Amino acid sequence: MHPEQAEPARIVVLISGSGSNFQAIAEACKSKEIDGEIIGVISNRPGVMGLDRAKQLDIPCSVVDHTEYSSREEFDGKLIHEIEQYGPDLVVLAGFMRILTPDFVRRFKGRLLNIHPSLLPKYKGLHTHKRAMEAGDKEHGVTVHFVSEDLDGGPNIIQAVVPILDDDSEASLKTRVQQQEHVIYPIAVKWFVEGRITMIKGDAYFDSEALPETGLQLNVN
Ligand code: NHR
Ligand code: GAR
Repeated sequence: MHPEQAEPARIVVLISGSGSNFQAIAEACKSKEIDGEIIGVISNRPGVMGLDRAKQLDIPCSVVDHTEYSSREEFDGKLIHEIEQYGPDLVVLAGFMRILTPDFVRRFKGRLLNIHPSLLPKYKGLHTHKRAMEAGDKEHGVTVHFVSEDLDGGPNIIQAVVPILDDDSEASLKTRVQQQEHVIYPIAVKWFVEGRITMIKGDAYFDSEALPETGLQLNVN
């Protein structure tokens, strides 16, 4: 074996919208911060900005439009087929907004990551910034986790904590959180491709040590 000559990890990214997290990871690959290459981008929505970013970056991209399928099983079947064409080592959900079937999750288990805009296990699901503000929380944040069949419930890898300020709006808080998304997602992907992060029996490990429920925490104040 000549690890120094190993091929870069093959990464497929699933998006539904703007694709700013995809771009942050792509840039970290390009600068060799991540020893990986994004070999394909798939969107479930046509016409989104993330597809324009892929074209700009010369990364192959395609659309699997969920509205053209009559069931989640059929949609996920097509998605699996498209992803498998690329033979990925890692599948990254980056603002991907369709809940995936257990079959899909099982197929890519242990090599499927998501970024969720809350301090999981708090605020699973949607409208997380609004919910954190309405609850009077002083802190909010974002989490990268392994995906399991349990929605937003797979083990945490890393999270960034940001303050909620008195004069925050939902938009200003979202912007503060997104700046950290673009920091922690490339870090998590880097660790994954270096083999430092693994999921074993539903728990996440960093350098073979079990991670706490929060994952590794980055405090941004
Ligand atoms: N799939 C599984 N099985 N497990 C997870 O943890 C997943 C997942 C698919 C997506 C991202 C997640 C998030 O970070 C994610 C995690 C969309 C919804 C949702 O309700 C929920 C969670 C997430 C993404 N989607 C609606 C649906 O019916 C559609 C909403 C829309 O299109 O705007 O699929 O928050
Ligand atoms: C991100 O803020 C991400 O946390 C959120 O969508 C945005 C996607 O932005 N994800 C979810 O809400 C998942 N349900 P991007 O397309 O610019 O990366």
